[in-house]
Amino acid sequence: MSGDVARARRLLADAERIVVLTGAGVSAESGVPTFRGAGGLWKSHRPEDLATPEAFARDPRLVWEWYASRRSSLAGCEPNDAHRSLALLAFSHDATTLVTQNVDGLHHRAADAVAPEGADPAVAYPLEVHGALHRDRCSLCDRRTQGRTDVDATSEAGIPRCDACSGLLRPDVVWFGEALDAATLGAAFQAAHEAAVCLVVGTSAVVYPAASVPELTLRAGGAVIEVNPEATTLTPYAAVSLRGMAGTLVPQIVPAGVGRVR
Ligand code: BJW
Ligand code: ZN
Repeated sequence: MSGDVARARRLLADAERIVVLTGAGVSAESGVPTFRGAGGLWKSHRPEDLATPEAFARDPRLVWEWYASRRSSLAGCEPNDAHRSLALLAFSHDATTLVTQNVDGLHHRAADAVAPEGADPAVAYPLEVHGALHRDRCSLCDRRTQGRTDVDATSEAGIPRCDACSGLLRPDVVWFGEALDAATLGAAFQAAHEAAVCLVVGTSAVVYPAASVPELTLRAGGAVIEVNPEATTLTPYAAVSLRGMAGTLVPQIVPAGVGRVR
């Protein structure tokens, strides 16, 4: 075991409270594309055309075409060892809060898969600060519904509409320029402020306000552990920065049973 892995394990095992912030990189080994970097979604798609409220108002069909295709690709993806290890950490270590920027639902599915006999899987569900791709939300009345997997976005007539008010439905995700849900973000910030350790996995940590999570832990005197194959703007501030894949490194630093048993 490398010295850095041992140090990260020790920091996590000794922490009273832990907050985990994940980004697209935690799902990369499950086949979900990241946003930035080689092969990232923003290399071949312009965010201002697809991930803003203005883009949806201008061309809802184009936006739906992209999200429907991502929704159907996601149906073939499974949680990986990093998602499973983080769920096990939440089940075994009291006061662990998972915060994810991902909309792919893979943390939920990992929690359902590894929940110990008799445990409530919700204990290991993350705060999804950027929403969920599998849900729709009405662009007029905000009503949330389970997203359809058969959206036909080849014409505007195929775009799903709200049963309550006939408004256009949209994916229930947070686009640039939109506010994050205040209660969800507040819970994430509170956990970050109280945590002795913030474990940051697979995020470039450039999108705010989510990127404030490790900053809040640092400001309150806690330590940051980073898992990422690349250096990020957070790297200089990390107590331990592990260079490599989440699916390999996360299980090494958060083995099942670390910390106190619930
Ligand atoms: C691996 C790996 C492996 C690879 N293992 N690791 C300052 C300047 C300019 C603008 C702003 C500013 N401060 C705030 C803003 C605005 C903006 C923002 O932050 N912009 C910055 C980009 C500059 N923020 C917003 O607009 C937010 N809202 C807001 O601020 O509202 C204010 C408001 C208040 C009140 C009323 C109204 C408004 C909203 C941000 C929403 C972001 N949405 C997206 C799309 C979600 C839906 C969808 O999926 O389509 O969220 S953008 C995209 O980026 C997505 C992600 O969650 C988010 C973060 O990306 P992430 O996860 O970090 O992915 P990558 O690709 O960047 O990084 C992957 C990492 O993984 C890399 O480091 C790899 O190396 C690594 N990796 N393989 C481990 N195997
Ligand atoms: Zn409606």
